[in-house]
Amino acid sequence: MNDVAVMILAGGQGERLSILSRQRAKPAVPFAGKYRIIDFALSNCVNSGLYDVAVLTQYRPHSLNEHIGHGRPWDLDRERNGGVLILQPYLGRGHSGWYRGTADAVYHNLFYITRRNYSDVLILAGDHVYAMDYRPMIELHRRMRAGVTVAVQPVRWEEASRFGVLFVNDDGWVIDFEEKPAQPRSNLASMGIYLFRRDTLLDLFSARSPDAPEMIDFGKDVIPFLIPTGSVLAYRFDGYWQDVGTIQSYWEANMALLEDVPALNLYDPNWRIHTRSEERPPAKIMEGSVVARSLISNGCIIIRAHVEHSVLSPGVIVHEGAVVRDSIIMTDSEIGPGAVVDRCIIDKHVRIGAGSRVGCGDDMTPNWLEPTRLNSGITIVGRNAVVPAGVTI
Ligand code: ADQ
Ligand code: ADP
Repeated sequence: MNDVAVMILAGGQGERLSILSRQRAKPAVPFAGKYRIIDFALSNCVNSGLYDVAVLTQYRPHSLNEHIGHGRPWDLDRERNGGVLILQPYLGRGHSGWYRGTADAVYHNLFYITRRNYSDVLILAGDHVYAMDYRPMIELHRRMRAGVTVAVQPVRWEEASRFGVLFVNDDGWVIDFEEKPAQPRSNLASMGIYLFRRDTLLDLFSARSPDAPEMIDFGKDVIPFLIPTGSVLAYRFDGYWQDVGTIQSYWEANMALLEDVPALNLYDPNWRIHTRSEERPPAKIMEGSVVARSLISNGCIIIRAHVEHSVLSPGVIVHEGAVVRDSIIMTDSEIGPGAVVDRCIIDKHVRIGAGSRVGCGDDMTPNWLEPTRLNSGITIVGRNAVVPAGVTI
């Protein structure tokens, strides 16, 4: 596996995640209480024996840089035999410096894959929640001598238009592809995970005739360009995978962890998800509390309150008589005495005042003003917000 270089694309804006990704890149958005979304891609790499990992950042990389650091929690703080490298956009003279798309971001960092004798390059998105062993995909790619292998998974038809969808022949070769079609004819989605033979990737960017199309995005430009060459292979992955690109899918993916046997098993000793976490004291639950079907992280204090079907990040305090239901509460937020938080996503360091009610409970009226963002009856409270006592939101 040490001849595979990994590039994790972690720069997208993720604007459909609304205020959760306003101050941080989507891969840095917290998930499942103690993790951040990028932990899944990083952990999948090391669990698959891939240790040469570059993270390509762009939009609001601050939290991401701080989180990844030298890569210690993932055993990626290596100087020899791999290690993690965070690549920032190059601010060249006279250029805006911003990558124009995913393939453009790779193009500007080609040095990473030419500095050693890699045979293949695995390109991942930093904003997917999944547990995947990349080794069977690498094996298939090599056995079939593909130029590029795309990981695919069927999705619900109503979701298909937010993905690239493919058409595959009986041998698994991709014969057609549409990037985010308004009227999808296939529900076989590209997972946005591409394994390139290194030379195929380098050839894409080498000087060609001036009228050849520019390679800006993998989905829009590269895959459609390569399909006629017959070298694009599909690898079907049937394990857990979610692109938590919308508030609804983000909330659902967190809530799904609360099922008896969730599709994503964070407790699998053979597939640990690693993260950077601060030292915190154990969670403390006072007598008279009711805590059911919830993930409670370290440092939480629940003081004679009711917490049901919710995910609490480290350091959350739920005061006496408060009710938290169907909600995600992030680090160091505090729910005041007697407050009710229902079907909410509460970002970090939020204070909900005593007796306030946040969230609409069972009222599922869609938000018609911004239907792509908030169509789910989920209330989001932004970082550092203070909700005064006694109000209803
Ligand atoms: P999207 O996820 O919509 O679709 P895109 O916006 O290109 O595609 O982002 C892919 C990944 O690259 C994300 O992790 C994003 O954060 C990151 N990224 C985007 N621009 C970047 C940049 N300039 N620099 C660094 N990173 C960047 C893609 C495919 C679809 C496929 C879905 C699966 O185009 O075909 O179905 O992924 O989720
Ligand atoms: P997050 O809000 O992503 O969970 P952290 O708690 O790790 O982030 O953030 C550490 C600090 O960095 C916070 O004070 C936060 O406000 C600040 N910060 C986060 N993103 C940015 C950014 N893009 N630019 C400047 N400061 C930022």
